[in-house]
Amino acid sequence: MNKELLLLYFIMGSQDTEQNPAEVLKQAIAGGITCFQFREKGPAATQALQMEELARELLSICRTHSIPFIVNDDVELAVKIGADGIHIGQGDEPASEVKKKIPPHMVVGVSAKTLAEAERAVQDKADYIGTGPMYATTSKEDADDPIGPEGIQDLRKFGITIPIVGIGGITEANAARVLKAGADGVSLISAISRAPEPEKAARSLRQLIHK
Ligand code: TZP
Ligand code: ICP
Ligand code: MG
Repeated sequence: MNKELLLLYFIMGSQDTEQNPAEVLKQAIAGGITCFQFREKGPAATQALQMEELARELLSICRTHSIPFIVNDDVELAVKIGADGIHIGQGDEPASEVKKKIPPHMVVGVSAKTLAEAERAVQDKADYIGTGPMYATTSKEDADDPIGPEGIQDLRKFGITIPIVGIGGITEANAARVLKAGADGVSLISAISRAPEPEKAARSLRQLIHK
């Protein structure tokens, strides 16, 4: 995957908005997001059938606008609906195993915050790493303590050269710092999904991080 597509990477599931997720996604795309991840989680998460239905609806919106569509965690769903990629965490199967189950063109992203995790992701031929939380977040229930943009700086210092996106508590106020630390993009949920006007929020972020 072209790393320019990671610049403004929006993540959302139905739990992340009070609005209609499809409308929020359309607005986010109009505002200039470059990539989307479907992440359906938590007590408010929809059941399997509804989840697939929503995934397909959001995928079709992304396709219309040529925005890559990544599925969080659920390899089976990603393959079934023909997603562009899959994002996995440290608690999931390693990327090397996931790669055996997916078509070769599908992108694999891995959450990695320590050097050891990042090196393993590189070894497993991950396409990019998601590092965080950069800052405190309320969008992930079991989030670790924030590591700050320094966490990305450290990975770069120790020789990690594959694309990295920062994640966790990223807003207009701190996005530039994350990029300056060596990230290729910022990944975020609430700054767009919970904004009163998601299109405006996405547009301001995009202007701010314009490369
Ligand atoms: N992984 C680390 S932090 C996080 C995830 C999924 C949540 C990011 O959400 P927000 O609202 O941008 O802080
Ligand atoms: N990084 C990204 C890009 N997505 C995630 N779901 C995550 C970290 C935990
Ligand atoms: Mg996971």
